[in-house]
Amino acid sequence: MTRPLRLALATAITTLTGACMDMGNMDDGMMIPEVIEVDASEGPFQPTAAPDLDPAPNVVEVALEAKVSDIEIAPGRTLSMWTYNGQLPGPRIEARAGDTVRVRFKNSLPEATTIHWHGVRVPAAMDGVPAVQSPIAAGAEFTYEFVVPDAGTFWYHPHVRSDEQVERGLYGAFVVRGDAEPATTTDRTVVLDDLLIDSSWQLGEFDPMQAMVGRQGNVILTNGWAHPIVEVARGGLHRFRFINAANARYFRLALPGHRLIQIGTDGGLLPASREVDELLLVPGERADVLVVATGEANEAMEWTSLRYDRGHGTGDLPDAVVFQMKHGSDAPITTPAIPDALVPIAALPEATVQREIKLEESMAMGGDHGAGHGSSMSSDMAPVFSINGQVYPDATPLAASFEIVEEWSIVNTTEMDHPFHLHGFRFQVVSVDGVDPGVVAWRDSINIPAEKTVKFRVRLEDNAGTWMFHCHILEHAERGMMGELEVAAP
Ligand SMILES: [Cu+2]
Repeated sequence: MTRPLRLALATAITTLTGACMDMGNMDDGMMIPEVIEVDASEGPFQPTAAPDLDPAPNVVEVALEAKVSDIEIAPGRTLSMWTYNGQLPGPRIEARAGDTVRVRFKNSLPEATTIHWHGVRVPAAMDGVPAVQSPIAAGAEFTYEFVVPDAGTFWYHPHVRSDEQVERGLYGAFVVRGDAEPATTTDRTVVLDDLLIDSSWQLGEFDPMQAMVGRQGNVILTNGWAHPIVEVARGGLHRFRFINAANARYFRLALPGHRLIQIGTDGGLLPASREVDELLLVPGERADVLVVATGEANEAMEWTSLRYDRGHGTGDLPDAVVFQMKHGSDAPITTPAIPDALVPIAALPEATVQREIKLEESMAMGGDHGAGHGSSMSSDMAPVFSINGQVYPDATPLAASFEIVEEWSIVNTTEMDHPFHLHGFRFQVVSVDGVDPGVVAWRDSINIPAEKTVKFRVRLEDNAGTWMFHCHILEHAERGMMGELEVAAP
């Protein structure tokens, strides 16, 4: 069963004057469609792993080709997407901590692209951002090569025109295993996304007004399939490595009737497992979760994304089903022991450098987006996002030195949440709106709630170069909410 889109436009737009104004005057609820319900079906639940082309131990060589491909996302629903190797998500890259990973990449897209290895601590030259690499032209090739130092759940995606390129399907999982992985019945990667489709089930047009809250889709994809069913052994301990690859959607995940046992964050395993009722996963973020599949024989269990208000009317939308777990009629298996202690993480010491990073938004008239002629007033204006008053790429890089522990205060001056991502380094959150999170964890992505401040500490290890930090609502990043950190020897 499907429901029509609700594309409510702000009525206040027609009253705006002047070159720039506060976004607080905007109506809420603009360009946020309701999710189309799609019947559950068997889909290709687990993304295929990329074959390792290099027989040498401790070396993983993968071939990736970005190209336009037809992709089926639900029975009989096929879209033209941009893919890695014709797959959505792209092939899962698997390595062990300490391995060398070599990716032979060919760009067969109609435009330039790069690959960024989100969360992997790579040398700056391999980070796949325009600050360190000229985008790889259409038809060109490039080889990325780096050592993966940390175990964890990471992902890869372009870092040029990322708002459009990621939405079109360019993303994949990157799993690095370590020596302390807990024994579980299954270990699956779950890449979450949403697509904005039109009434003919093709990718909806890219409209500058989507930039306000980010392009939120109306079809939720789990590993490239709408509402898939995954078989689980009853009583089994199932590990799900969640990755939020959506441009803008916040997934507030719950599995009714089940407790979730979180064992990992962006940067790998936690010091100890923790039971939670739900899990907020913001764009770019990852979480590792264990679930004991309880319930009756043949019972279907629905992973749901609960409503979440990240500002501008986003909280008005109902809960949405993400995917379904199902077990058969067999007798329950014996549940493996649920791990308690995992991997110790030492808390970073007091910082010697303090920084304040202010996230800001405003509205500019006569934007350069070039879309829309005539009727729509919305085509004459576009939201502008900035950090400390600077709109990237017109931003001065921040200068920093090796081996210094810094404390960053990310101050959200806006009326909506922004997911903040730092490249090259992992950080530890020390307070959210003044409250200690009570968990020592490695992260590279963290939600900054509307009008709140999040503080984290980061040790800038010996890894010279230019590193990006930005909002991971990709429309915000591409419209200026991005900056650079220049790390050098003291
Ligand atoms: Cu943002």
